[in-house]
Amino acid sequence: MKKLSIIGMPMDLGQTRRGVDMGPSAIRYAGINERLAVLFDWIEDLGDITVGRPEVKIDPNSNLRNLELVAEKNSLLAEEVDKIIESGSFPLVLGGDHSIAIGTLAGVSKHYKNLGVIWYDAHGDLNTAETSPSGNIHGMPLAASLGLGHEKLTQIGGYSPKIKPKNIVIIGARSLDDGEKDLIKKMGIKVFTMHEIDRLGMAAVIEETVQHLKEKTDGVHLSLDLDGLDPTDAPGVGTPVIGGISYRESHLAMEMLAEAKIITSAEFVEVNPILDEKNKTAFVAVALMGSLFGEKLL
Ligand code: HAR
Ligand code: MN
Ligand code: MN
Ligand code: MN
Repeated sequence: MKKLSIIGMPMDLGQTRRGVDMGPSAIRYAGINERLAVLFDWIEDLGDITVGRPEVKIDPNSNLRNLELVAEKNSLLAEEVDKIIESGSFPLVLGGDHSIAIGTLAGVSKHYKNLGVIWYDAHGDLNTAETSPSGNIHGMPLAASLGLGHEKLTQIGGYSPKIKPKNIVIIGARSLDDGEKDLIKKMGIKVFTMHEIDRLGMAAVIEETVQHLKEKTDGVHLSLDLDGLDPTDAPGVGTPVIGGISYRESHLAMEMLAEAKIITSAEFVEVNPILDEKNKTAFVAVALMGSLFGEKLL
């Protein structure tokens, strides 16, 4: 039986713009349940993890903003995601800022020997406190999952690392910090920047991605940051970067991943309805989920 479990993570403490905590509500409002229910035999919405929303949050540690709360809440998410997989269901996490990937991956990765990760994002999210230009933890989840950075982030779930560099594919990168570029080269992480997407086309990029991951992984997590898309298609994000992936290309990418049948967990993050245009970005997220889970045009 094909089962889907949706869980919301209304987290906005991994960055400084309020509103991304309303992402899960915006995505639900965009019709996630109706759209996905027909694609599964069974579907449940577990509601949201309680993150809390302190009105004024001034963390003196500006290099790892809100570290304690981000770590604590991600541990809760990891436990819930773990339970979902144990129940035989597909975990779909709704963000929230991208710091929640630390918790998602902590819950997912213990179930796989060689988890693959597709990081669909304008950014690398490979910073640590030392390399981060902002101190925002949403720029650090991929590094933390590789075991790099503060132990409160790397040790969530009680083990580290969660993933191996060779099992990662980043798609859509166009805003990488110097420390991130160094790390990508040092670790040999596969990256399709916008240059490769322009040059090869999305179809070839996904074919190569599937090729790269299929043999050596026993599961693949899709971490889709809506800012991977161009701001004209996904304006409701906190850190937009022009020159991104189009809606059409993203739609094709999701369809091809559905055909390849490799995705075993997913999260859609960084939807900020306060910055959005009539909930457009949340609707885009739901449409992409439809394609990812096998929706057909005909
Ligand atoms: N690289 C920058 C930083 O570390 C920007 C972080 C990006 N924001 C995100 N994550 N939405 O993908 O601060
Ligand atoms: Mn378990
Ligand atoms: Mn991101
Ligand atoms: Mn991003």
